[in-house]
Amino acid sequence: MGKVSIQQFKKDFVKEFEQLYAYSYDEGTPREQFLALGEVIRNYYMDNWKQTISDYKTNETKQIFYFSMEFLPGRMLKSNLLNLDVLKTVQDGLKELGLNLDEVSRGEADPALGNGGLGRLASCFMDSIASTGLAGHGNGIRYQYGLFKQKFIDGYQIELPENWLRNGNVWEVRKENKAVIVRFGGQVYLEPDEAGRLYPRYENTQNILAVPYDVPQVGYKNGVVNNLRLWSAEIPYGEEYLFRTEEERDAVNQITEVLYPDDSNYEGRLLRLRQEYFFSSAGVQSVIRYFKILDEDWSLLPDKIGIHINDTHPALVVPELMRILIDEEGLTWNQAWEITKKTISYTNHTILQEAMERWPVDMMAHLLPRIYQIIVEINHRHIEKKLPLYGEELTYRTAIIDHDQIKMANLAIIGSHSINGVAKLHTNILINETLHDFYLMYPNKFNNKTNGITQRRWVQLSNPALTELLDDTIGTDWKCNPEELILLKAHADDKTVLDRLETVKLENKKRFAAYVKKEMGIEIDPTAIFDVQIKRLHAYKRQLLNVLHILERYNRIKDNPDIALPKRVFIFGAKAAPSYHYAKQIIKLINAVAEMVNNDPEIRDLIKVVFVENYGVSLAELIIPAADISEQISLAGKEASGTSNMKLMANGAVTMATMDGATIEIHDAVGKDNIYIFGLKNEEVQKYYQTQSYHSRTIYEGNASVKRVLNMLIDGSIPGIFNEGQDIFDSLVKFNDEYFLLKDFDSYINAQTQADIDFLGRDKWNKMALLNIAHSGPFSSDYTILRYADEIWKIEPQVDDATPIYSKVKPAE
Ligand code: 26Q
Repeated sequence: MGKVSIQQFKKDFVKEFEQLYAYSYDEGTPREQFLALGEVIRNYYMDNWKQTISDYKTNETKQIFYFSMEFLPGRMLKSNLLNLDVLKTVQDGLKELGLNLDEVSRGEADPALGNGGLGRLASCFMDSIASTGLAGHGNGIRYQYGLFKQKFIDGYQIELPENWLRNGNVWEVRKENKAVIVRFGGQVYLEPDEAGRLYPRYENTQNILAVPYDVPQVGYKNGVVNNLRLWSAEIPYGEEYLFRTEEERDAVNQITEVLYPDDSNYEGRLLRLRQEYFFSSAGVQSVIRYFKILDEDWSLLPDKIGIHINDTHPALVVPELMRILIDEEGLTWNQAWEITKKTISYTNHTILQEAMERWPVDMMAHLLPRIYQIIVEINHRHIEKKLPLYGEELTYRTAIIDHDQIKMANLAIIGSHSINGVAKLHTNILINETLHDFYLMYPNKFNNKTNGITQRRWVQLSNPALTELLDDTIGTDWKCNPEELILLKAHADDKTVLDRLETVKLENKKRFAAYVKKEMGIEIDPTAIFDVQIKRLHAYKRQLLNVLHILERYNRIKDNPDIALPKRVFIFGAKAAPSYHYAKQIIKLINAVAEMVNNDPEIRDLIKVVFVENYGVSLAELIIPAADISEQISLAGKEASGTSNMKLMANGAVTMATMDGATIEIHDAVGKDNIYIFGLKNEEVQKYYQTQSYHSRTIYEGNASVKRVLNMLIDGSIPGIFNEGQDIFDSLVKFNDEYFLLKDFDSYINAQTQADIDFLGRDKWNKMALLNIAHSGPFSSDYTILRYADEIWKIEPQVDDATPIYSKVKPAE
């Protein structure tokens, strides 16, 4: 596509709108205007999309398929405009037509096809893969309903269905010609053919049609458009009669109906297993279909294709690829096994034992009889091979099948050539503890890939004022090479830049304050400290510690009405898994504390608590640019990486943190003077666990401030808090405070006090903010993805010298 002029764009838009609706564009709703705009933009990338895919084929480029149960792309309009280099043209063109791009953009649904970090990471990776010119695509599920919509009623979380497809999806293309059949259930019999080889014969299987919907992944100003393929389950054409009862027909639609809303608590539901096999099988089949067109020897499969699995959710690609190679293509077990291992790589995102996927043998055998046989055989051969080398104990600890359960992480490690953690500490914990047995067997499979974020969405699009400041101060090269943000460091004592940074932050805070006023009716002062904790609600992330700080501060103000403290607005955004009772109790507590604090005249607005409803990508884009403090306060050793820490840092928030996940690497980058570190270190936590020497009740009894705050949970101090107060109190005092909140309480309060002092010294604070931005470049997902490409996938950027992106920049580790 040549560069489109404003005139041309306006013509395109007006014509498109009228052809869709038969009335004038200015009579339309934002949703209608968005739809028309989307149709126009499609035309701007369609040729590149077709060309990119056909180039890969012609050149037999090695292509990566990123299999993920979740993608959280956010609204795609502005991201597509930015990457197509028509953002300004469209903005100006719409303005001339009397429209505002931001308003039109809100007409797009935000596809919440993921829970949190893992899904958002997948989408940052899709953007970075296309933008660095890599041949890589996504493979996932087109859920009809995304993650539930969260409402608060009387302070309690209520879940509503998120029907994001109600008005269609302009970006997707249904590809009926690429549909495949996925087989479930029935019986399988192994029978010899003429040559005496055993082949499976199936009876009574249920055959389901997987139809792909492709969504373009546009690269940043480089002409690349990769593919995100999302699968939808349907009854095969002409076979409606086989699905006789309504139950049978419902069961088919259910497969891709709704995303499981649990993000860290594994539940062994049959439907979840159906979903996992459904998109794993469909994805592998479509990849194999492509490879066969190349007409190459099967041994070359790993040179042409890589399959990456985002956690164990798609781990059934291991037996599925084996099945296809052996049963359908006639390869021997050993040939197929070598190819499978070389093709597949795996990322681990958690060390929480309760989140590890395990499936009952019976369930697997019934739902996927042939896949089950193959898993049994993989397990059997693994044990046979490792027993003489490592002895019984170690070998059986690495078995895939154990106590009638199938351990998906073990399957993923044994069936792949690479396993990586998502931050240095996380990878070290995997190597030295959680997966140490596997490390002894396969030291070379283990590697680290610290997560990253795309500055295109999280700075350029969400924070245009900061973008302008950066462009004016250090030039524009940081957009193609975020490490250049370090140039900002030279301006750390430049009063003009610091003041401008303060103004930018203030404007972003005003923007968010207006939202809070409009949506929640709460008045917040944009000059106050905006203290932000945005992430899924989980005990290990310790939102409760944040609440204890609020209560302690509340008491301090009540005790000293004249206390000199800067105003603080505590901002929360968090969804709890619907079945996670404790997390929901914390939500109720936060809302009750907000109600109490916000309306107490004695607090004189020194504290406000804002818990935004329905936190997700779109709200993150509004909140993050407005943050002064980034709360990253998980118990050390529990948060694999975290990624909101990186987004907040890149927008000039100062981090308040424990030494956990990638926050450790943020600490190392900005230096100890530009971050607030408190609390136990991982080693200390481990010591306490080993020696069982932590006694939370001793702290409760001995620390007057802790005691007073905890007693508020049970003595009726907080209006509306009854049972949940007692349960939370008990978790901390009676059940020994699993996540060491009381142990970290004092050092947390001290760190917060220091932040109060520093915030009042405006220049000092602005300098910290500036240095955080300056050191945020290395956390770009562009670098992360170039390391995956270089070290795991063995692929290189395809684009030529004309590309704006630094594909030749050697990613530094
Ligand atoms: C598994 C089985 C059944 C139902 C649900 C699940 C399930 C679903 C989602 C298990 C886990 C998840 C998501 C995990 C996740 O988001 N982990 C986060 O990944 C981020 C990206 O690597 C890290 O930054 C976070 O630290 C990590 O918590």
